Amino acid sequence: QAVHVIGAPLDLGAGCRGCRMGPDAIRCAGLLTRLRQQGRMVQDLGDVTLTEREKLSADSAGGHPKAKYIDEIVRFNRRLHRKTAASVEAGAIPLILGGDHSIAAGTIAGAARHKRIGVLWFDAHGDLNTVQTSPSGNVHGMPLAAMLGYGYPALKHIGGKRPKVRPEHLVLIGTRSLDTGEQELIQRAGIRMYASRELHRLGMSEVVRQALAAAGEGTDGIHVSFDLDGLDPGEAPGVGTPVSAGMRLTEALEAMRVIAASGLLVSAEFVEVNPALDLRSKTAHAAVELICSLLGSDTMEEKSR
Ligand code: DIR
Ligand code: MN
Ligand code: MN
Ligand code: MN
Repeated sequence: QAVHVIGAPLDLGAGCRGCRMGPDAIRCAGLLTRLRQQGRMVQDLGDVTLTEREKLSADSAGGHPKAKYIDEIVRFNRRLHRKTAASVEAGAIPLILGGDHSIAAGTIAGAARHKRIGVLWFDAHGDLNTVQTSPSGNVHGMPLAAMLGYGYPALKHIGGKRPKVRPEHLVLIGTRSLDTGEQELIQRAGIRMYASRELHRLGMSEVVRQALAAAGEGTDGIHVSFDLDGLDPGEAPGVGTPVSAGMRLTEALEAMRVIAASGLLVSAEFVEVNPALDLRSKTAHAAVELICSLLGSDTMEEKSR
């Protein structure tokens, strides 16, 4: 099965600029060569266009005081949603390179257009805020709430009004920084979460097996959303909102291998790589390692079926 690389160079959803350079940083870290060496068919579809307005870096909030740049973010995500959906429709695995995490509102809507999907969300954060609960007004803290059907209407309605993911098909992994409103939503919706403590108690492969069982049951497959700040800042320093005591890269690689072996992967994204904050592109290289483990090779995938 071919992989379609899609760059999503948006950073208006983050508190600081720079992760719009994430897609090129990950490409420059050798992604395409590495995947081809593994025997993967890969096609780089290029980047979703960032318009002049979307390049704005002024301090002015824009759009909505509690959801900065929301209009531009919604427009960008509509384009990304179409590109992602077309790729799934063509029978490929879309691999989206972020960009801040607000792009998940486009990618998940795109993947969910033709399939019922479960989501594995690797992140230090929940990204379950709404305009009402967000302490920062940064939209990268809101996409997952939108995919469940909560929050800013234009964001959650990209690709249609129905919710894109059901709470029982969503699993949070590596979570260690949640706002009050996010904790409430997790309780209320009954969202499964494996925080750092559970990860260490159960071990990553067991966690991912349980996560796949929940997210995979009654769905057509899995979307992997990987925020590089889920890793420990020692191993992924190039992110805008680092949180200490994160996942080890080795643990996360194990997670990717278990997902690869399941044969359930529909689509994936790797987000929040900010080369302007990085040290020798360490975070982009970590992203390449993770992606290569997640996508394995075509031969490996066939064996598991
Ligand atoms: C925080 C930080 N929960 C917010 N979120 C981040 O602004 O909503 N998400 N950094 O990746
Ligand atoms: Mn995130
Ligand atoms: Mn995060
Ligand atoms: Mn189910």
